Amino acid sequence: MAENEGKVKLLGCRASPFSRRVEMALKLKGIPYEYLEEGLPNKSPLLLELNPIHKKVPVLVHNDKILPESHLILEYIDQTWSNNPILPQDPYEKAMARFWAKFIDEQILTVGFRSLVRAEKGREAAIEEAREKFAFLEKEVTRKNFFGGKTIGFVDMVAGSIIPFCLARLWEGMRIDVIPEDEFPELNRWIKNLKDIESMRECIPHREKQIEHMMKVSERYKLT
Ligand SMILES: N[C@@H](CCC(=O)N[C@@H](CS)C(=O)NCC(=O)O)C(=O)O
Repeated sequence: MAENEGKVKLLGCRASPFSRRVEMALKLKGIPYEYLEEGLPNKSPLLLELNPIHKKVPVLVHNDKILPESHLILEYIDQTWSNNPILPQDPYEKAMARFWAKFIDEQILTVGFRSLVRAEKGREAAIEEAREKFAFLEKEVTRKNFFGGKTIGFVDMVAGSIIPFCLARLWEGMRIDVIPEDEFPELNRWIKNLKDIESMRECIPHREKQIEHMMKVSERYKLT
């Protein structure tokens, strides 16, 4: 059997940005897959069996191969199905795509979520901190359709799943605009470009449900 043949299954959670980005990659490449929804925080025996170390979604199953961790899954998908490339070919650009993806997961997600929900130093200081981080992304996407250039790529999937389709819903629930159009015109333009792509639109979680979910998570988070 060729590398890119056979069955693909995805264990995910609708509200999880990490699962959303894997669906983005599968849809962009036109790979048929079976989707299994995990009802977090209750974990199925299958998830515990497939990802015993982290016990998290997403997990991709391709024939007999089991793969956790969204960045690794995106790379695996890209290398296994060569149409519509996700990562750049150039070694420097590829390394930098990984750099930005790591920055988004490690820093944007934390300032956009934790610092605003907990706001230990106050709401204004938290918003300021988040905007300082967003300024790096604003610069990076300037004069480009996407972080990946003319077409959508690795960083767009990582950033897209986190910013407009996850954090922005939390901020909507909190009634704050962390990336106002006048201060971040390029990021706002990028969000519009992203929503224009059908395979991306198909991955956007239901707005009201996502806002409700993010507000519930933030309430729980305040207590931990
Ligand atoms: N680094 C992981 C993060 C995955 C992750 O945090 N998944 C969350 C859902 S958004 C999860 O499964 N949480 C369950 C838990 O933490 O117990 C990735 O990129 O795939």
